[in-house]
Amino acid sequence: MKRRAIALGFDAVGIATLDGNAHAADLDHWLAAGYAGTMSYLHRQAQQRQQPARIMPEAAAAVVTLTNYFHGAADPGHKSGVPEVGARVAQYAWSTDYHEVLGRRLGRLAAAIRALSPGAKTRCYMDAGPVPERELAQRAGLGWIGKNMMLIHPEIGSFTFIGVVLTDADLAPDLPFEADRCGTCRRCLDACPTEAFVGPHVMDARRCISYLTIEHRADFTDAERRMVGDWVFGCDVCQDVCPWNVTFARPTSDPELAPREDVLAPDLAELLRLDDETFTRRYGDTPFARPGPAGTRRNAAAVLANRERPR
Ligand code: B12
Ligand code: SF4
Ligand code: SF4
Repeated sequence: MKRRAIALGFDAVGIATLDGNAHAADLDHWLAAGYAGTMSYLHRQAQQRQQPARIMPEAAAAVVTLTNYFHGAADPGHKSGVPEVGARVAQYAWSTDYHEVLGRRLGRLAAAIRALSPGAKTRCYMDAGPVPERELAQRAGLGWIGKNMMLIHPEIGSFTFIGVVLTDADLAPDLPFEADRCGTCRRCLDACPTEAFVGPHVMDARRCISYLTIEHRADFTDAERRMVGDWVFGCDVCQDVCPWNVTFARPTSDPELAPREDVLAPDLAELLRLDDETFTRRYGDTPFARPGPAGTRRNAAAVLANRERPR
């Protein structure tokens, strides 16, 4: 099954048990502190994240995959020859929406599991479900959870997507990745431009540029607009500075994750002018669909305003 996963294009695969989440209490504290902002689905999904066996009661194991999406040097928007109209976009969004590409790939892996274990049931999850994906990846032996909350694979780094297949097939679990290889480093915590980390492993999402530009569903206050800086979608700073990425991350050659110029270096003035229909035609199959036309126009307006009056 693991050989099949690698042949399908996944970069790493492991098998996790569905025991209770070791950090269930941390999730309660995180939610109670209000750090989830308006992501109310995280409150609704808490019990399943804390006890992953509840997600699919007949499931016995999680097959957890990593897919490298690193594209190399950061910040091409500024190197594309149009710095006055370019803006920064997080690397995970530079290609066609990963939910589409990797959703299909996970479906093929699930079919392979059912072929190898006739009669087995499978359910695929990628990002959207009530699944504690980083916890399961750590438990499947794929890496540790860094101080920046990212799952870091010791040979690939953290620019990876996590995809999960829950199944009742009889699969032997891998050993969890027990080591914490952050050591005394705290570069991510210090580099965050908005001081979103309350401490190691704890982020106040309301201060995170990724939350503000992708998940936040209201106009920006002046303070929020300033926090966004020149990021029009997502943020990579706490990953760009991580030594495990600097040393080990290698650009992907996955043809289905090839960067698209219209997404990685969008023209802000043009984004502002796009009507909803044109936006959907152009960006409907990209991660920009999550904030949608109104959210994307809001983000573009904020970055343009920050250029004129940075403080
Ligand atoms: C909500 C969400 C966000 C929110 C909140 C981020 C956050 N840190 O929680 C926002 C919008 C800000 C966000 C941003 C990003 N996200 Co996001 N996000 C999610 C989502 C949907 C849920 C995560 C969640 O439950 N958060 C709540 C926190 C409390 O839970 P947790 O992250 O699972 O953390 C657990 C551990 O940290 C542990 N824990 C707590 N304390 C301690 C202490 C120690 C010592 C240890 C070891 C563990 C530990 O307990 C927590 C609860 O179980 C997941 C997909 C999923 N279904 O899981 C993707 C996911 C985590 N995101 C992902 C990505 C790619 C990003 C961005 C990089 C995108 C970008 N470039 O802009 C940024 C990274 C920001 C960051 N540093 O985390 C990937 C991460 C892949 C990876 N290699 O880790 C995921 C897994 C999606 C996917 N399928 O690939 N995201
Ligand atoms: S993604 Fe950016 S804003 Fe969010 S915690 Fe990391 S460095 Fe800070
Ligand atoms: S930058 Fe340092 S502290 Fe932060 S995740 Fe990477 S190794 Fe850990």
